[in-house]
Amino acid sequence: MIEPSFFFEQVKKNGTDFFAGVPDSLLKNLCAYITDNESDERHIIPANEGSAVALATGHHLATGSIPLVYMQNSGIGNAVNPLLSLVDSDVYRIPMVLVIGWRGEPGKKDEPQHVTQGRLTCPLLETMGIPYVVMAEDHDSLKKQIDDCYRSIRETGRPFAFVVKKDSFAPYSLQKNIPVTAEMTRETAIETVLLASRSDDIFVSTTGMASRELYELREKHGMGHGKDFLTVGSMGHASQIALGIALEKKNRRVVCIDGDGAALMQMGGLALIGERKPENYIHVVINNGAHDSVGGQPTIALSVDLAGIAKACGYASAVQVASPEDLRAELEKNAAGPRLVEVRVLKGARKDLGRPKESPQENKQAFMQFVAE
Ligand SMILES: Cc1ncc(C[n+]2csc(CCOP(=O)(O)OP(=O)(O)O)c2C)c(N)n1
Repeated sequence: MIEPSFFFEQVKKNGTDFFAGVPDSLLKNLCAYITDNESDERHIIPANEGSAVALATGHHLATGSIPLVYMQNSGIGNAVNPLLSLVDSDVYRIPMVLVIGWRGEPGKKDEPQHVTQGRLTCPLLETMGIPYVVMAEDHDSLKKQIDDCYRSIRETGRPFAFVVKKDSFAPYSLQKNIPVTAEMTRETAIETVLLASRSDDIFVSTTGMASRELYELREKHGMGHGKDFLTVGSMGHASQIALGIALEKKNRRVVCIDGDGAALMQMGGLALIGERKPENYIHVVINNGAHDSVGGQPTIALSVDLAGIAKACGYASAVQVASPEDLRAELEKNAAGPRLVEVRVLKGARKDLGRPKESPQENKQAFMQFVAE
């Protein structure tokens, strides 16, 4: 196993002093170590992986040094455009180290949303012409890989990627926890929304633990799973899936259960919701100020006025709530949407949280039947 401190020190020794990325469960120990040991100016968690590549590019343009960008392989898609049309050697040829968590590695069991991305991770890098190695799992081999990586970057001026297998990094627990003043957990917030909703409300939930909690809560209350579209992958897009449904099903309420990290990742979606003004749309953004599902690294959502943004985008109303009572009252209101309800919650989840038992396509079938009723 690799100590996160060892990796960090080796890249620092090679002159890297800027880190940007979106956290990943497989990289969580490294991400937490960087969060704790690098200043806020030199480590930034931006809205999405494409922004991380762009920030790193700006840092290189300003300093000439080699930045490091980390991401889950799910985020490669968000990064492809800046990698190919900005960083690429036929364009500006920007050097950077990429560290990519390898969910869905072939031969290892993982969730359906990671299978194809996992199979295509190395072929995608090859197709994009980005040299890479699968990160070694002992310090001596890794030191050699890192030295080779920087030699390649210095010779070519191009990026170099480390593809990181599960359990490659030794444990490290995040120390820098930003306190959130909140009285309920995400699970309590979701339960409150469920119990205050109408029986024909359509739900679309975001990537990560929110969808897993929604699934288990339906089970607990014997409500079945057909009412929920679980956006297991495609982080940030739940709000637009919900919008696509709301625009067609005008006589049904559509409730989007979003996360702060996900809402920030595709924040442009709020503008379209505000412009289209679906009256049947309720956007519940659960804000724990963190990428809780992948290790709890901070987002910037606690210092952003999400309700203010939604209002400026044209939502009919937008409020922030912190108690189950206020959340319940919002859901029970008979007001026209689109409405945004930001719910401040605590970080963390149950240790024994399960995963959906049905396949995504079974989920889709049951959901489409419910929507058609
Ligand atoms: C494009 C993309 N980048 C990164 C991930 C990894 N990922 C899964 S859930 C998650 C955190 C989501 O944060 P938030 O929306 O705030 O919800 P929370 O986990 O805090 O409930 C991340 C980064 C992903 N699935 N897809």
